[in-house]
Amino acid sequence: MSKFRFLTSGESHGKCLTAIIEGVPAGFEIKPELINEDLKRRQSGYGRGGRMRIECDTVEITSGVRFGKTLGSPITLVIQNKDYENWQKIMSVNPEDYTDEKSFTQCRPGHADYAGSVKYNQKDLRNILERSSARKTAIEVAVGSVAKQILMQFDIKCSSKILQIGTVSAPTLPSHAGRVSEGQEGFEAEIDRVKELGDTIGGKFEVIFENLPVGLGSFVHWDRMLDGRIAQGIMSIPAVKVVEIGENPLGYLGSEYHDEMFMENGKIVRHTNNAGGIEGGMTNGEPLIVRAVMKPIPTMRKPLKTVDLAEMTECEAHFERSDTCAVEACSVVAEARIACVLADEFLQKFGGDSLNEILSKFNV
Ligand code: EPS
Repeated sequence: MSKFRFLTSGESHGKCLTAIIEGVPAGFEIKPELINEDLKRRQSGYGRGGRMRIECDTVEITSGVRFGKTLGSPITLVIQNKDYENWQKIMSVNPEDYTDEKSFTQCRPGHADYAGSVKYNQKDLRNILERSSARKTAIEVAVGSVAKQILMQFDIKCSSKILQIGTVSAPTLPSHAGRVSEGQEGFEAEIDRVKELGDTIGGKFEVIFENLPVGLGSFVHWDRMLDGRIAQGIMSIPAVKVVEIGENPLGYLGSEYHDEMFMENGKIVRHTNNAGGIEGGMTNGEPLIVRAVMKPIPTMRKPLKTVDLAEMTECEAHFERSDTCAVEACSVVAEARIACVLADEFLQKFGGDSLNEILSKFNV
């Protein structure tokens, strides 16, 4: 049974985004400023669009924390949508405020519009756009930041970097180099070029967690395999189409791919980490390396050909505004998703009702 659980709510242009986290033991230090740092990282990155100039995401903790420490009770996080001010009538909960201003029926290929309208029996695609928008990843990053702060107590740290934007790759750097600044110019030039075309572009990024204990996850059931849980967490970030753990094994022989083990100074060591820190669905003590590919955002200034679902005629897809590239934001969301899975596994293995109880199990 999961130990670190959460639900989120909120529409892209609704009043606010909310999360309730259940299962955080008492006594953990939670700093809102660290959550806000991650929120800021999610908002920045080259290629973000107009909405990010409106929002300045900051978290309010409305339950579960007192004098900076968790109580063991549910933690509630709230992020206000500043843009709501401009959408109050359109996003009103009252039927008397109904207006068809800002409704649309020209579905965007690649987005949730078409399948969502059929599934939820909605004519106005705004009813699909609002929750399917990647806006909700803001509150997911806030939850992930709480998970990171749990892990930080045990010196588990994470970082991420962009590996590729479209076909432009970062220079090969050691995995521990942190966020790439080299290569950034090439990335920015490519994003500028695509923006000029009214188009969008995706890319590839990497997330690394270091200092994980051996044995998080399990091989005993499919839904307890850590790699499977991580893949689900990353693949369900809007626009992610590929998830890799460690090196892509295509082209390697078994003798080349597997990370041989040696004894040095009384300790087991490896000289390679092609497995990306997971063997048999469990952490093996090496850094966890996750890479993912985000597709180009489907909301585009240069519209795609599509169908107007009200008229059932061919038309151009709906466009309000969009990001040209959100790969950097996606890497921050991925950090959050992995942190939530790891915090859950960590609390399953070492959990208790308080930090002290966990420390006594962890330090054995
Ligand atoms: C986003 C907020 C959204 C989009 C973007 C991500 O705001 P708006 O719809 O008001 O422009 O900018 O989401 C998409 C492009 C998408 O297709 O879902 C955010 O906060 O990250």
